[in-house]
Amino acid sequence: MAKFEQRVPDLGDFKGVEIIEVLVKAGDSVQVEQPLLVLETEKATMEVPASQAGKLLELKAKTGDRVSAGDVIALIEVGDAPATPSPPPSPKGRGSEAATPQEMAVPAVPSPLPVGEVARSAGEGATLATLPIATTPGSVHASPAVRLFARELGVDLTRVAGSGPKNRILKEDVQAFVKKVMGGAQLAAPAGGSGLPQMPVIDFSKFGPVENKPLSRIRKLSATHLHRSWVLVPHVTQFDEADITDLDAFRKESAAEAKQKGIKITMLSFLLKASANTLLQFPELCASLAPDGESLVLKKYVHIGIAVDTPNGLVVPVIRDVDKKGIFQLAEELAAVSEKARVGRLSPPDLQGGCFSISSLGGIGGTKFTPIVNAPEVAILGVSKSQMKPVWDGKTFVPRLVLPLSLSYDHRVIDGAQAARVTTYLAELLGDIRRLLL
Ligand code: CAO
Repeated sequence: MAKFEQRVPDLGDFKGVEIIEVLVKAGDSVQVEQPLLVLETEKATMEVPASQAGKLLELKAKTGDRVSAGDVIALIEVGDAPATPSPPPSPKGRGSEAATPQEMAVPAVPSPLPVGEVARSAGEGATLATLPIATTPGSVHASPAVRLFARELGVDLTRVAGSGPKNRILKEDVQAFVKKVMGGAQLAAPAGGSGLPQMPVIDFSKFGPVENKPLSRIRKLSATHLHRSWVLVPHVTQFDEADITDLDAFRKESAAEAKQKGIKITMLSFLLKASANTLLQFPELCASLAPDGESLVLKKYVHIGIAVDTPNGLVVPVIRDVDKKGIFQLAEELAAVSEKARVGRLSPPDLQGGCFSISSLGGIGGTKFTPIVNAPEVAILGVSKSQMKPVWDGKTFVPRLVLPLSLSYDHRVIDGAQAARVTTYLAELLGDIRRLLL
């Protein structure tokens, strides 16, 4: 049995290079070219492979140590064969399974920046210094061994959080990631072929205490739906304001009568009615794109979804034939359906068949927002809190109750001019109660 002193090979111009990862331990059997440890310069990382196969008797260096060419880093028992050192490691000398320098250097996220020295020769006489793994912005920070390991498992390293020095991705990080995925953990939904990079998985507990709160079934379902709509629908939001001073006065007058019937009338019932009227006026608003994108499916019914905030997340029950119903009936149905939503008693038919949606945050606050179209519908009306504002009547400023409207629409179906006509029409309806009743 002979002892072989494993030394740091030629590092080019580098001296006192830090060991950032030790990949083996005393007692391990090592193969020729097996990476033993990883060095990191300011510009790049590089592995030191074993020059001889055998049993690793002793490691002479540890993570954090600084080494230069010729330093002994390990003792390897090499069996009966004479312990002659092999030629300095070169890219060619690496095992066939090892990644090529080019492969190793490719950033996991394509980067237009040069990828360091790897662009130089990687031929026969190359030293380790010509095999850096570039750590340019946009690339992941991992050793070739970890990259190879990840590639074998089909893991996209941009999605793995690194727990090593300088957020370096370690083999254990890849293993933990795979475990999490195999365990059914919900990661950010894939980009649906859009080619967008995934969100990196970050271990927030590194920064402070955290708690993992599982998402409700409704929240997960609506997340998928919202994400799909957000990605697939080219959104534009048109903002407007309606003077609802007279309408609100009328609402309050009607409230007493409604109360006797056990009904509470909020602005939303009037918005439902006004929206139904608007949909009849603008049929493209009450439509869906045919799946082949060749035509519009114009709906001859006026069913409107109402976004309801529940403890378990957002649901959008549908009120049917809004155009055929009066304000009292709409207020009654609205109260019933939102109560049903909040206690989790909605059935699938309650949620289907909508042509258009309304999301009212008026009872909460805010001045305007950009709702996400509830695809395959083509538009959604967001309503914020009404406020008394000074409005110029041509001679003087008068206090008027103003309701902010936010109409988000699918620009493939509705043009900006059309959207402006829609909100103008809607604002006029809400501003003149007589027109609404017509
Ligand atoms: N401006 C000013 N006040 C308003 C208003 C508006 N636009 N809309 C409602 N209000 C008032 C109501 O008059 C009521 O006042 P009182 O308590 O004094 O009578 C109060 O706000 C509460 O109204 P409400 O919210 O209970 O009733 P609603 O009919 O307006 O809305 C519902 C019902 C189910 C839509 C609502 O409760 C809700 O869940 N809203 C949230 C919807 C949501 O989450 N949208 C976001 C989707 S995108 O994430």
